Amino acid sequence: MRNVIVKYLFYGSIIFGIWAVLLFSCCHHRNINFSDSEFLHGMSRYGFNVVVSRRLGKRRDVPDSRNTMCLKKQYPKYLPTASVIICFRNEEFNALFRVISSVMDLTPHYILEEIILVDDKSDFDDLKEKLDYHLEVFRGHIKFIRTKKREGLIRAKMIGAALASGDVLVFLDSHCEVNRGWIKPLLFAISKDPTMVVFPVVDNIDHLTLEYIPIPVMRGAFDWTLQFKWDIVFSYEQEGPEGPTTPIRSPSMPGGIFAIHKHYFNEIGQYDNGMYHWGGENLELSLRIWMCGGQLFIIPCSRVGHISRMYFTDHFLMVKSMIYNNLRLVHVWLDEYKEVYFAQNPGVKSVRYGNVSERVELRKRLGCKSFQWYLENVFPELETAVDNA
Ligand SMILES: *[C@@H]1O[C@H](CO)[C@@H](O)[C@H](O)[C@H]1NC(C)=O
Ligand SMILES: *[C@@H]1O[C@H](CO)[C@@H](O)[C@H](O)[C@H]1NC(C)=O
Ligand SMILES: [Mn+2]
Repeated sequence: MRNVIVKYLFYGSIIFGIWAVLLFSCCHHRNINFSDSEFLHGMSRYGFNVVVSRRLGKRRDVPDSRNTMCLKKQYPKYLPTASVIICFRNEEFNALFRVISSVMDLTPHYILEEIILVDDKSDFDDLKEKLDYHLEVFRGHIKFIRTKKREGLIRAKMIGAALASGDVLVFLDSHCEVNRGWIKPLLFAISKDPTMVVFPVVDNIDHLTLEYIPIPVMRGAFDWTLQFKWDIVFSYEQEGPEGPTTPIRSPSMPGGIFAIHKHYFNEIGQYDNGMYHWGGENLELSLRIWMCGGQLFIIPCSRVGHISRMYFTDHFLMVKSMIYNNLRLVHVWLDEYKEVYFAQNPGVKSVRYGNVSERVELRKRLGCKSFQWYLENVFPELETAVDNA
């Protein structure tokens, strides 16, 4: 275990190194004062440029990044209603507020059942009375709960889901901004098939400039270390009558931003509540969806920007929980491919992962298919990676 953590911390320190290099390569960012203490302090606290975030404030416009064909699409007026769930811990005040105001501004109110905020025991003072005070303008649209003890992101999401009264749960990260027309394409896909789980194209919001940068459509994948990554979309997938607006099958999802029918979320077993804090839950849910009869799609006409933070505070805790959570996933879902995982990650073979018998039971109860089936039918590119390994 120790070796593994050291390995991950090593990668963490590479990231930190890159960050340090960035700090001194000031020439590309003439507007950033890299020796400003507000900037440095904010960077280490939040992982992005807090000076710019404060300047942008509680609301801004972002460029419409959709393909122009999306603008011509018609959706039914009546769609399932949405409960937007935003979980956070020690988020930067303005970044958090921009998520909420972008949802309020760009979601038709007859579709938006509510916004559910779950504060997972934040420490920062500006997330207390000051936040309550500023949220008053959205009175009647927001349910706000603060956990009594630190629950971790995974359980915080389940707490939010349990409060939802809309038809569809839409999870959003606490440092993103939704774009124009973002919600209807998601809800429309789910209205046609409630076992569809969908997510938008996640545009990049630069962590130094907070500039909104559109990205090409990519699908969610992962490698044998069970790290999420983006992967190319095969061009033939966008050659049908719907062209670049066609929903794309995705082997996995990044996890912070997606929509799922509330009943389906409950039916397939929500999240593994034995998992800690953060990490692995997105992949576990992705496998569970595909292997147990559902489908996971990326919806190109829905766009949400996300600040890719430079590094996490609590790095040690995060790495530890990610390894623990991944092992739970491996022991429940990977069948004989467990051995492939351990061959690639020998250091974690004897690490404890708690009791997964309830999740194994769930898999039986849902009558899920094998991991082999998943590899053959959903993500053949991963198996090829074994042959080459
Ligand atoms: C950058 O910030 C430091 C510390 O606040 C200040 O002394 C310096 O004058 C600033 N530089 C510029 C170019 O604004
Ligand atoms: C694991 O949990 C199940 C029920 O959730 C329980 O019946 C079983 O005894 C537990 N196994 C161990 C080794 O604690
Ligand atoms: Mn994030």
